[in-house]
Amino acid sequence: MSAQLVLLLSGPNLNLLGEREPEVYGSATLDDHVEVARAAAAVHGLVVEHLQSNHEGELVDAVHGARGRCAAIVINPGAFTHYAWAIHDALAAFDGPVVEVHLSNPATREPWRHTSVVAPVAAGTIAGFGSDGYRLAVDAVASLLDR
Ligand code: CA2
Repeated sequence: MSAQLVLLLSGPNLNLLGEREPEVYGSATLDDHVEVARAAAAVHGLVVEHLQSNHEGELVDAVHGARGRCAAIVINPGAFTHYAWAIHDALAAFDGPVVEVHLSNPATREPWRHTSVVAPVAAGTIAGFGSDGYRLAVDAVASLLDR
């Protein structure tokens, strides 16, 4: 079976992981989390393509570029989770499974983090498990793709 691509998208400020707020997000860097995702993907014969952006439009473009090319999307939209309807709409137009992942559990945090505009277009959300969430998200994608 040939390798299918999984697009892993990271939203704003996730490039700062490991530098600040370790009590909330842990001490691992974004590269560490991407490596966890890549290793989990390899077990299932999947390949991860990663993009981090601080710009909503760039993430929307990446979702468009994944159409017909990537089998699935794993996304940690960062703070865009809570209000970026353009990302919602782009994901709704993607034809494969979408899994939302968060390092922290937004449901236990400030009220404004309790809404996700991405959740309605995701097959599921994994939140609160730190780096393990990236492995769990890729395992979920593999299962949804029947790998
Ligand atoms: O828990 C998550 O993964 C979040 O998506 C992280 C976002 C936050 O806005 C979401 O509510 C939940 C924030 C990512 C910002 O990460 C930083 C890392 C280091 C220093 C500052 C911000």
